[in-house]
Amino acid sequence: MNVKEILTNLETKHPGEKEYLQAVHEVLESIETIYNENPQYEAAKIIERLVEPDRILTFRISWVDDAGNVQVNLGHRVQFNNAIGPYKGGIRLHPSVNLSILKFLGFEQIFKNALTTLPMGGGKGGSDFNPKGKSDNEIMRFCQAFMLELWRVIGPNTDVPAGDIGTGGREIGFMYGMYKKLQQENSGVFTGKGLNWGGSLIRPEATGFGGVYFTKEMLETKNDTFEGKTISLSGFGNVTWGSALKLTELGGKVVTISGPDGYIYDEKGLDADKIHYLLLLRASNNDIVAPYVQEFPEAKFYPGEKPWGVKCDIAMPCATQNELDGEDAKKLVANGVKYVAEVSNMGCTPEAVDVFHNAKILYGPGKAVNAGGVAVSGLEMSQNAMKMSWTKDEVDAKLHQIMHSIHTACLKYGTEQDGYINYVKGANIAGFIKVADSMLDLGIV
Ligand code: 2IT
Repeated sequence: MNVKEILTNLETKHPGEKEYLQAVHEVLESIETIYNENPQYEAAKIIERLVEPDRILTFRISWVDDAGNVQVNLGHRVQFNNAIGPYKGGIRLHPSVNLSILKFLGFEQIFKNALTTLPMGGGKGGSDFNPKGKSDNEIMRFCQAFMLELWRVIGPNTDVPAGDIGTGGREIGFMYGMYKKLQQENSGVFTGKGLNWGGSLIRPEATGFGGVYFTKEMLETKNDTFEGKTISLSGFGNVTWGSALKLTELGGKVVTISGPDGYIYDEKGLDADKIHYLLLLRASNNDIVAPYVQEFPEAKFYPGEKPWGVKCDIAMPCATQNELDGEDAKKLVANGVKYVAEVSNMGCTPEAVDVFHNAKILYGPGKAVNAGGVAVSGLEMSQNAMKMSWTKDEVDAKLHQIMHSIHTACLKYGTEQDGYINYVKGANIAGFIKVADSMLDLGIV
């Protein structure tokens, strides 16, 4: 079957799974030529096997809120592909979570993890639980109830969850605590752990730092640097925080952040105090960015708007999928954006990506740009297995090396005849070849 037929079949089989079909479509479009040139892939039905998860566990979560009311949520773990290592990927806690979103994230994770050079397969999990406004005790009771189901299918060599939107250090603590209680072992299943109980230095910063290291290499292909550049970020969580820290260190000026309630424009740029304030804003659990202007009145809040209408040299979406659409992309291009690096997973819609590609603006897709997060998760697993910890500099040096090798892989497979680098093609082909060839070696399983 050719790539188009496979896609049509998938659309018929999973109608309505919009995000999942979007993610699959993008990868298959990129690898079509490679697939057609390598008949061994078709003979082993590699694509048909790759686009369906190995298995999905879906379960009910019951817990009691502070008012004594019984609450019911739905949880899932998508174990997508373990050809190159144990299933690996975060847990998303957000009211929008459904199987389409977790399947898209799990699918992306396969190729992202392959790009990191570390032995990790792809998986993702989550729940429609909404952490907004919940007390610490409610978060704990939910996390414990979630683990009462999840613990059965995870383990250090089978499936290693981590954080994602709505799951940070606090949630991982509650989940891992329950896991240890049930499993009676300390092998470190879960990454993003606290430093005192098996975590790695630089893991909180890793997605943002890695994203900036990757973007730095994108700039270097044009003999450019961050010095004096104006940068628009979205989001105000862990990824935005890590990106802002490293960007300002390298001489960039971050002028926007955003939340579900609107965006902040801070003309002077974020400094250390403002970046630190993002942590407090996140910890307040209200999921709004507006309080920033009470703290820093020189900044402006634009309710209900996205930050992409602001003039900038570099745009880095750091929030969630499809947060930057075709119209946003046109505004950015009209305002002279030179580079777009997606730190969120699938942050740009296909229409937005087309706008950037047509304008020959360098665009780095999430699975390459944000791979630093899961890469340092992989390094956390290595440290746990050795029962040792590396220093901050050691982890950071390894993260640098990994981001460099991802960039090199993108150049290898994504450089077009006119010299333009199509990072989407590069990342997808490099990730696909590694996983597909591994699946060939491993037989029909
Ligand atoms: O999207 C991602 O790569 C993550 N949320 C991190 C996954 C991980 O296992 O560290």
